[in-house]
Amino acid sequence: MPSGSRDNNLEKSRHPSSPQWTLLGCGALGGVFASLLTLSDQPTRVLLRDRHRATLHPGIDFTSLEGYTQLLAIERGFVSQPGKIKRLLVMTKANQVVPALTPLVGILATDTPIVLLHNGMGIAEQVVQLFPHNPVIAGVTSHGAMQGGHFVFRHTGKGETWLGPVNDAAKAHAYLAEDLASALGQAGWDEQILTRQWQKLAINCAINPLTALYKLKNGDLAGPRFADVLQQVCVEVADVMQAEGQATSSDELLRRVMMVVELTADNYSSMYQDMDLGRETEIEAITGFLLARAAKHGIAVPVNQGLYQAIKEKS
Ligand code: KPL
Repeated sequence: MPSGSRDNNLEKSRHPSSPQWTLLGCGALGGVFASLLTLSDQPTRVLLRDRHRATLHPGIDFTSLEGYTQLLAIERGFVSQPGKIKRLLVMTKANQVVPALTPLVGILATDTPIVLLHNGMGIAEQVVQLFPHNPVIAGVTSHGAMQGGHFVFRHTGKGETWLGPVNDAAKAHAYLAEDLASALGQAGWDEQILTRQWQKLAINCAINPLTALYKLKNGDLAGPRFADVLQQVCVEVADVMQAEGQATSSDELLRRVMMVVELTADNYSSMYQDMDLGRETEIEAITGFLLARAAKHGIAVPVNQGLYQAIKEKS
């Protein structure tokens, strides 16, 4: 199919035998993951808030990395009548995870794995408190996504995805990473997911506030204007990570940041998109989490503090 063309045949999942994914949170990234899971023939359903009952849409309008646009049939459920949830993939913004999951307390079977894929840290612990018996899995992903309208999604960058256990009950669920890999092209399981979460936090502390404040694409941060501030952000994050027992260096973090800047050069960060659309940002779960950990260890993080303040004032 030529680039940019549209295939109006509604695709149906052809292998309904594997357990169905239920996605909570159908923003840019959630929409792209729902599309990729559907395209890999894994039964997939999105769970919407009840206010969306009135705004039904015939399907997901999905544009792939290669520029192909397709209309995908996707099953919908509503939070007030969630039905049987076999595996839950939570892709809301960080600040929405707990409010979105709370209505499922007492409803979700205790053996249903809950996979959390959001930016920032400090949320998984709250989810374990809400669902003490469920397997809780944390994930990080660097895929790029944009939402162009109601149920209109574009995959803008192929990234890496890693999952790992937050509690003991989750340790038996590494197979979930394999299922995600068949949809995303790559996904891995890492028992030390906390380290990957910190590394992703460093990337988000560096890229997200700056791109949102200066209205830049990620790639614009490669210019000399931002070299100092990116380095200082990484020095501060490395100090906090080391105090948290995470072996790293500011050079390593800066290398990772610059790699993501390069790989996602054409993308707008999620914080840029949130600010642009007047939505709440994830600054609390990203830089806010770093500031809280820094305060606990008595570490000064003035550059991150300044970025946090600036985002709060502009939001
Ligand atoms: O995670 C991201 C985000 O935008 O939130 C990065 C990796 C910075 C990609 O844009």
